[in-house]
Amino acid sequence: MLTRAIVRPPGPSFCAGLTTAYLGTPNYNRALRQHEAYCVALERCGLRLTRLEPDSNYPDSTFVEDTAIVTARCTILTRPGAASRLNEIKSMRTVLTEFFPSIHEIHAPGTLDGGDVCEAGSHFVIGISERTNECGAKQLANLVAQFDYTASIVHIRELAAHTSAGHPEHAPVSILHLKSGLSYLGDNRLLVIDELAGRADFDNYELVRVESSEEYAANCVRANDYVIVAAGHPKLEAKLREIGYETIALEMSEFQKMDGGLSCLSLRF
Ligand code: CIR
Repeated sequence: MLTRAIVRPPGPSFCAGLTTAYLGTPNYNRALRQHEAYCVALERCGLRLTRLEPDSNYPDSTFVEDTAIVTARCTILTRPGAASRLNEIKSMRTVLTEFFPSIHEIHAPGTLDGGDVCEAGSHFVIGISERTNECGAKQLANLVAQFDYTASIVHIRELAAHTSAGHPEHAPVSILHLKSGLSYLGDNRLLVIDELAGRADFDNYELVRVESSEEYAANCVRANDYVIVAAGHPKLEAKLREIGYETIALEMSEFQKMDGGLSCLSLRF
């Protein structure tokens, strides 16, 4: 059961953040409204929010998920892979200290973004991406192993080595973070994009496939009795409801323009 979430509304410098999306410049006021709706949705799911002050020094700091991994057994500060985001962890350390007596961290030369870390039951899937390097991924795998979690590392940076489901052997993967294409729904279910679906790493899970036309919606948030999904992806929403999930659809256009998804906007625990 999740009880809390940490969020940070976008600051006035939000539009100057990192992006590869080519979807245009976000509308800041609309981003603020979408963020507020996101907060209301988390509260509806039963989470009590800690709302941090917007921080204009760090345009991407609304994507708090990238700065820490909070699990039921341990808390880990990351070491974000983008130079402009590295110092976001400073204020997150202060915040997390209020909740957790002991905080682990990823050390240089390791880099790790929380968006590359998918907690799926007592197993962690860790992506090596443009942001997370092998050293960071291995540090995290070793850390969580000390707390009786298992971990596997998936390369999404250059090539996808698909092993089954008829995918090409070396298909390029187009996602920024692992969780841009993968979400844990609970109940041993993973929501996946086609590019990730064929991997042996996911053999022990029931896979729910996201159609390529709705790929952005692969990043969703299971929060207690609800699955929060990005609005405008009716096929996926219908599929989730068919399985038995209650869904909440949220407009995410302004965050999508900055390569952000639903999970990136909060740390939930
Ligand atoms: C970045 O490039 O770092 C931000 N503009 C987006 C981060 C999205 N975070 C995530 O997927 N976990």
